[in-house]
Amino acid sequence: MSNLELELIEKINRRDAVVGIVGLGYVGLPLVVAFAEAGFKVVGVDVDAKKVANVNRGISHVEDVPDSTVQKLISAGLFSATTDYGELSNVDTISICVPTPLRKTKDPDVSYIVSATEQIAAAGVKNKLVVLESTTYPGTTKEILLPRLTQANLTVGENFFLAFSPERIDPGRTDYVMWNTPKVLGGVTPACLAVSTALYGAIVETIVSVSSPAAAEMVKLLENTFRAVNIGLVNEMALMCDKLGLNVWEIVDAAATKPYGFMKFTPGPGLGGHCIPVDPHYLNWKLKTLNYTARFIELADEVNRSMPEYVVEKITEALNGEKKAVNGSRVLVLGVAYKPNVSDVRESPALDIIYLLQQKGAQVVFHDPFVDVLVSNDEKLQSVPLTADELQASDLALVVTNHAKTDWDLVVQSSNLLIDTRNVTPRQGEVKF
Ligand code: SAJ
Repeated sequence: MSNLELELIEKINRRDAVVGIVGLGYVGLPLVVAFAEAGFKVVGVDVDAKKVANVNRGISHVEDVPDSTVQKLISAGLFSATTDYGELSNVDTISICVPTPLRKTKDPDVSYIVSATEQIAAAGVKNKLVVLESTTYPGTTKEILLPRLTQANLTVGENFFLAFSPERIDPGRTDYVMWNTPKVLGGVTPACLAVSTALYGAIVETIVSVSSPAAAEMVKLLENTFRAVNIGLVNEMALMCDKLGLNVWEIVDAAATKPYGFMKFTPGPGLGGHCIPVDPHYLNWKLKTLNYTARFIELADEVNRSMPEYVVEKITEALNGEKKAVNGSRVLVLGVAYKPNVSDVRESPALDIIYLLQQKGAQVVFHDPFVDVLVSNDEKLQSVPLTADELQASDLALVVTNHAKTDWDLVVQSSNLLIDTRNVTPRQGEVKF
């Protein structure tokens, strides 16, 4: 163990190390809280000046982090936020939690990682640990970060340390939180792994070391590709059950009674969020550069992306059953967030469904207790209150997101036609998904 490695580990163990977090979003801000509450002084860097100003005033923009928590840490002098990457020259460790979206072409957009890395390099990484947390393709840490951070007289594993550790933050979840969710770590060198283990061991009960940053990058992609592919499978089961005249919910629930060798996934109107529809494409893109096609990823994506159109077909069939056309019908969409009990609408299938219905001439309104305004077809939609009048004024009610706080009994009692893509309403006989 080199002197520097030892010094940094001891500084971390004494809680004298200053922790830097780049990117104060749904991953970065909870990480700030975890390190600060573990006794570290934390400097947060974000390019969004409004977010930084609000955070410094004790206002949180992340649902899982209450204002009171931010206020407490700011007042205790344990946390401060800035837009100035130069302030990272005063920290000992830097965790990068910036977005990794897809471009329109479904290619990875790693520009946020590149920009953050270059600004961190400019601030200097001598004697520091850098950990990338953003979900990305295998090879990113070594191919993008390492060359940009390895400046003159710097040698990774000797006078600076570099690792990858996938984020496992699940917005809204309370049973698994930072401390009790095992953290995977892959270091560029054994010393990098040792230093990053000391740091993350301060906030996470269980560290899972793997052989390299690429292995850690791949672990995360397996986790989320596993979900995307299994959601695609159960969505295809829904399509097959429809052809067979079977109730897919009955089939899934009965299969889920198998105590081993089965994991329950449920069909839905499509695949939303900023992780599951996105992450597998990072893996598929990387493999294409190696002349390999990730067939399961592509097939699951094809099925998942077809679900909004399938929902609109079911709506058309249901209205036709009442001798109504989609064109001119009023459709009330219940829930537009990408999953229950969150306000995030990124990649939500509701957006596709609303767009398709509007294209067919339907008058679309929505109710979502977490979302006030949506823009579709350049039209601003305002969430309407969930009332018997709204339901009775609509030709059809469509359940897209099953928020716990929605009054589903009212929906069942007052809707004229009801399509429930989440099996949340008890009424039998209506057009279930
Ligand atoms: N969905 C289905 N059927 C299912 C499960 C999900 O249609 O059986 C849909 C959801 O409605 C949503 C999309 O898939 O539109 C994604 O849902 P998700 O439950 O995977 O939620 P996410 O996107 O918030 O995924 C996060 C991920 N967490 C991290 O990446 C750290 C994922 O790995 C977690 O497993 C997931 O939360 C979780 O379990 O809640």
